[in-house]
Amino acid sequence: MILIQFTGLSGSGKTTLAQNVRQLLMENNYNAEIVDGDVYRKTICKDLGFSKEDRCENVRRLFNVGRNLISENKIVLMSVINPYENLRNELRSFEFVRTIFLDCSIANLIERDPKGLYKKALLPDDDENKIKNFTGISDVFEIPQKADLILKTDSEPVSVSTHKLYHFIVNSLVA
Ligand code: GGZ
Repeated sequence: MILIQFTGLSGSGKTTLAQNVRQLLMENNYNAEIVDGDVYRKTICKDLGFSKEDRCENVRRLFNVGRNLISENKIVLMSVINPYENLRNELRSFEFVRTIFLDCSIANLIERDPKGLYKKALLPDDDENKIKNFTGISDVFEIPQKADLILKTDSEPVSVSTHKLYHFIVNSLVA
């Protein structure tokens, strides 16, 4: 079994891709589960914010959820920003982990901005609606140096990224 650790900025397509790939896997009789940061931040991670310490704790807790699912023979799609190279590498040292970088330019994310989060992150410092420590704008995102697969989600259609990831997963299972 494998656990896919996504890494990519907010809005880069992690959730959409995870949902599409899960669908495709299930249609082909593979059992897959999504562990999504946005979802778990409302439950077991709701005490956590966006400091470095909290983000790392968030990723660690989700990884533990993922490990339990692996032991139930599920393919795990861990959909989180996961911004730090050291922590990604630590998880990578488990032989069942693969790292997928959703590479999307900041300019493109600011332009699309479906949830209006980038707009809020770019507000003046004294605006009460400003989102502080926003990844890619006012907080760090370390570019992955050791991704197993890079998907350019700003230039390729989501169906193409979905099929690339699907085939990557299926090939990893037989390898
Ligand atoms: C980044 C933030 C922030 C800040 C709220 N920085 O795209 P979304 O909206 O729906 O998902 C993002 C989510 C980030 O949670 P993760 O658990 O994936 O992050 S990490 O891996 O860094 O722990 C985003 C929203 O929360 N969000 N504030 N300041 N994203």
